[in-house]
Amino acid sequence: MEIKVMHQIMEWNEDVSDQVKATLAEHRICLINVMGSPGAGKTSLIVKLIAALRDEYRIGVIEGDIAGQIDAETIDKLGIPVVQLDTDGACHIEAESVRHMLPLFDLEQLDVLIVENIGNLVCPAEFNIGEAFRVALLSVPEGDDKVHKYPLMFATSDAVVMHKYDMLPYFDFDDKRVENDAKGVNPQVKVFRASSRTGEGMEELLGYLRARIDAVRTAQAETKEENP
Ligand SMILES: Nc1nc2c(ncn2[C@@H]2O[C@H](COP(=O)(O)OP(=O)(O)OP(=O)(O)O)[C@@H](O)[C@H]2O)c(=O)[nH]1
Ligand SMILES: [Mg+2]
Repeated sequence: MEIKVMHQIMEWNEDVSDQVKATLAEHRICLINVMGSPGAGKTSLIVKLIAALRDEYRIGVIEGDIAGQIDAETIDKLGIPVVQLDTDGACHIEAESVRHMLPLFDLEQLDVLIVENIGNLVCPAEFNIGEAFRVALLSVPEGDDKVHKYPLMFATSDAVVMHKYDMLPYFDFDDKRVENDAKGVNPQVKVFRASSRTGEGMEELLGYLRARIDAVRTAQAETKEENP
């Protein structure tokens, strides 16, 4: 019985995530779902991405947190439109929340919407939020066994970033193992090694993101032309 109820909620989330996708497509906005553990460096990476990409794309951010608005304040200081989602204890963001938040942005003024999901390697992976693609962070201090232990997060992500790569000398972290485990659960996944602190690996990641964003927005424009 419980399983049936859960299934219905998931299906409902899928319907709503399709609605979110349609709204984003109408405005040619690429939504990127950024996920990872608490402290993996999601906000730090988003700040770096904004700095590198803001001249090319009009960027907005949704900050998901269980409590508080520290990360939203960080983004706001950059002069980037941001909305804080306080999940009031929930461990993930659902499409319904994103649907409610979209009208809080001037959608005509956005090309890219980055969502920082709740710090968690489990629940966020289960919920589509209308994203065009997913980026999962795994920071070096967390350990190289995390893909093995939390496979869904990495199986459902388009890109995996081994983050805080500058910390590699200080931890027994086998980056090849992470890459192999990630490709084992998700053969299509792109794997990056990057540090928001030193900037290493960032150009490669940025190249990937630019290509993905452009491909998504081109496809949205073509669909719009076909179905005006
Ligand atoms: N050494 C190193 N530290 C980093 C890097 N990126 C972030 N940090 C540090 O890691 C800590 C957590 O970074 P955040 O960006 O707040 O992490 P987060 O994933 O947004 O955390 P939550 O929002 O709480 O889940 C901070 O002290 C950062 O300075 C990095 O590339 N290298
Ligand atoms: Mg954060």
